Amino acid sequence: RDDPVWWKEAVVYQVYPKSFADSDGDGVGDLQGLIDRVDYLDDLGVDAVWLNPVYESPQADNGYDISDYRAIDDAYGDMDDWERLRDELHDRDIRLIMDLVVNHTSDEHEWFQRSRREEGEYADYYHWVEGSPDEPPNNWQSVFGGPAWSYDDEREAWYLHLFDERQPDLDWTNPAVREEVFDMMRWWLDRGIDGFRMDVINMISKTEGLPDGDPDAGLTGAEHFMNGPRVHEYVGEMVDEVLDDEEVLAVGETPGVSVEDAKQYVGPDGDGLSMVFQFEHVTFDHDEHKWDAGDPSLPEFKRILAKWQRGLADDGWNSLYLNNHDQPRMVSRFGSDGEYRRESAKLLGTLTHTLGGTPFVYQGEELGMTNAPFESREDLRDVEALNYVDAAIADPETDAEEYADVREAVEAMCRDNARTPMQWTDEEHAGFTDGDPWIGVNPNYAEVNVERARADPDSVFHYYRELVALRDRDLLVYGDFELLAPDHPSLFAYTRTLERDGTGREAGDSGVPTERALVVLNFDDEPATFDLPDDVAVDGLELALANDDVPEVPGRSFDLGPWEARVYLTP
Ligand code: TEU
Repeated sequence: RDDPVWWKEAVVYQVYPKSFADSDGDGVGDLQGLIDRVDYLDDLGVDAVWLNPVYESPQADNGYDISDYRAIDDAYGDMDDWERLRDELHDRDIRLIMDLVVNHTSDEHEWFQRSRREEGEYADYYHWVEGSPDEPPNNWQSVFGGPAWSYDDEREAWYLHLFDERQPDLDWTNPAVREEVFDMMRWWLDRGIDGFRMDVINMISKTEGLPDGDPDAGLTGAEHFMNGPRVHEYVGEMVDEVLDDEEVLAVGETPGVSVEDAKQYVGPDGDGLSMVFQFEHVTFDHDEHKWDAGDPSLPEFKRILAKWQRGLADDGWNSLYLNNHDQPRMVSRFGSDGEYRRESAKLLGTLTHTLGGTPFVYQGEELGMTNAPFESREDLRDVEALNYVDAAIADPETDAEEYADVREAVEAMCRDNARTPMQWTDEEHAGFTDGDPWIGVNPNYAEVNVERARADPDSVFHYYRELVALRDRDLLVYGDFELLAPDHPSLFAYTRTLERDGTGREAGDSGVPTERALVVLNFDDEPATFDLPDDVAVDGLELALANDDVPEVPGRSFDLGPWEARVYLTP
């Protein structure tokens, strides 16, 4: 194609509105706060914003429990504010991607209220099963802990919720449910949005008859609701009915997908979703669940990312992310958040911006924001973490040692790490709010904040601006990926090669040259030496970006400092 689709060449910035910027002093971020900072995003150079849910919601799961899909929650503003946000973004050529949460609604959604009263066709909008109130219909577990079923006294039946009990799952076997969802999606597209990020879209189909799951296979029941039997039919219908315009970005959030699954979601001719968020590289170090995460091994991490790079090279497209609102901060998890915070934040950004696919930057990542200390249960806000802590408290067997493990796991892995307020200045509450923030500010805000980063040419922020600008090179968007030194315990090195440009022209045709990149990253607090394999050519390569003073042209041997990152490119 002469005019490649925009989202392949874009960098997307994720805004978690509750924690981005508060304009009215109630301690909760809002749309006006975001509007006031649109120039900041423009300055960073991003091409699109993915906005986490701002719809009307009782906030049992920070907006992932929606009570009205066509209204903005009062805490964030109103529809006029939303329209102004859209226009302010579009005026700066920044697209707007909305979150689509249709595996479940809030229990306060009118559909659920009517369903529990068995009103007309609403009776079958959710998964209801009658039976004894003492015995759930099957053994499925909720992602947030405990059984995936709650008993409703009003209808005298059980309903399914794969997440919180206040997030009942919609029954997608019901064509009326699908039509409602498609209608709502068209309603938002008519309002000028540029795409959807689709919450757990691979969980909408459940095995018929809702049979028990294998109790020894991770999350019990997952084999019956992750990539369920009819999911591709439903997604296909959605694409045909709503998403036939390839300019609309449709990124599916799909925990537990394999490369083969991902190809199916995107479709053999790219006629499905645009791409998915796969989870392998952020879950491979979990033992039974996320609270058992160990030290991520670099060779395994490289193997997974390389597999996805190769696997989707011809069919499909990669999303590139190391953190988001559900994951700990990437510097704390994959980098080093002490002495080498700045270096490792730049290194990790270098990785996500020099692989093939579309980079997603999570708010604050561009400052090198870190995990936060959570001193006690009172500091936590997230339902998932609170359930985990409360289960430990409720268990009479929990001893001091186990409490210490729980605490350590929460500090390392809880989602609240990502949700502390964006750090704008070194003033009180990091300039996020004039009121009391809904969740505590990370105490490192005096050192890590936007104002300081903008004033410092060596900051993570300025480095990110260069990374985002580098994505203008077709080489980095479309080039072939080859992993070097796969078993090296601390080095992540690879090449990118483009023998065609973004429009599909081959090298040699109409003067298109072969372009090359060499990326070398030292994932360690210790220095490392790296000798290039003989078959990697360095002629013609020039330094494009590094997080330290390094030679302008590469030799064949590299002496790398702690967390050093270098990108060499043919000009
Ligand atoms: O997340 C889906 C999901 O699987 C995550 O919950 C993940 O497993 C978990 O966060 C790991 O701790 C999506 C949203 O991104 C998340 O914020 C919502 O809570 C969830 O769906 C329910 O809507």
